[in-house]
Amino acid sequence: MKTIFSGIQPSGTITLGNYIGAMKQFVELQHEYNCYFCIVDQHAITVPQDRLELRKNIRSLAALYLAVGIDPKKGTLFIQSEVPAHAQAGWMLQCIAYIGELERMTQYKDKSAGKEAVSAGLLTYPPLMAADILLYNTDIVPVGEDQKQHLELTRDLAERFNKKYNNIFTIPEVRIPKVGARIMSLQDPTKKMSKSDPNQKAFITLLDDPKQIEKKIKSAVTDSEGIVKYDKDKKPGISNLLTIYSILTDKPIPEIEEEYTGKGYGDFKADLAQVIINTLTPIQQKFYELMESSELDEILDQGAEKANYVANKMLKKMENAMGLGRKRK
Ligand code: ATP
Ligand code: LTN
Repeated sequence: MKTIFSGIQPSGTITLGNYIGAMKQFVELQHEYNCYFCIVDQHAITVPQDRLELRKNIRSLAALYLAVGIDPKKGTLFIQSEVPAHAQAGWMLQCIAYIGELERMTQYKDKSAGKEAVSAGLLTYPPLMAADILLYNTDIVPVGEDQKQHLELTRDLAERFNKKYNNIFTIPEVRIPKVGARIMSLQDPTKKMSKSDPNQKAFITLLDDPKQIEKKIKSAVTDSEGIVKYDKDKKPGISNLLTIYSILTDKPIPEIEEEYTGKGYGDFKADLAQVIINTLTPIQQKFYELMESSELDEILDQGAEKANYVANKMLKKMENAMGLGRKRK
């Protein structure tokens, strides 16, 4: 069985973009692969976080993974900081990464733009991400479009390590969904929907209530044409909403266009809000049950145990390959 690894930052409540681009795929893939799903809290601290908020977000992200349908019997769900091998392997990979290639990462450029003080961690984020992936002999990494560049760097670092030291790493492949890999902001459809967007109206979180969803969809930026038609370049706002509608209902876009011929954006938006509410209501019910139960901690404890076992084996191989410490089996 091939291995899958993916991670999500507990940097806020996850959005419909994270769900469509990443989590929805995880649920589908868990039946066919040996899966590791990680709450990457060490990645989240590359930008300032409030400690109590972070703690809350870690727990709720774990509950959301389960609420959308991740089965802890099938895969391993764990918190990055509870597996110290990630930071240790991340350091070793930082030592083979070049500053120039890290500075070229668009996520680094976007997140550091206009800031006076930028943490070193924001720059060295990708070697830590490479460590996450490489520690588990990962074959496939399901992510949204924005992570493609980080995956290419991960492959470069793995190949560099294999060549320079010892051939120990599997070279992972990226897997990006054909549709929905880049859900756009509801307020600026040229920007990706992001959970850390300061404008709350730009995204829908998995925990938004029906009123919030209706309001946010109603105020989503469209155009003045009033025709429900997919045209990514000329009508980015309505195209983004059509993509969301199509993915959540499993209906092809032309069929939806047909249904709304002669109707305005008002009708379409009201129905889309309902589609989103119908998708999120059962997820939210499960989420609130899990947050109350002791099951969540048990699952995370077991996940950390399994992940530590697997990751430490690869960490030893890395240390032996680089000549760190004393030779150990
Ligand atoms: P932040 O705003 O804190 O940087 P984010 O919302 O971009 O966070 P991440 O935790 O970085 O989310 O990403 C988790 C997963 O969701 C990744 O696989 C990423 O590619 C995917 N993803 C993020 N935003 C979108 C989006 N707008 N559309 C589709 N997939 C997305
Ligand atoms: N960088 C990713 C989150 C992330 C990740 C990973 C994704 C950290 N480690 C390993 C896949 C595999 C992001 O910002 N979305």
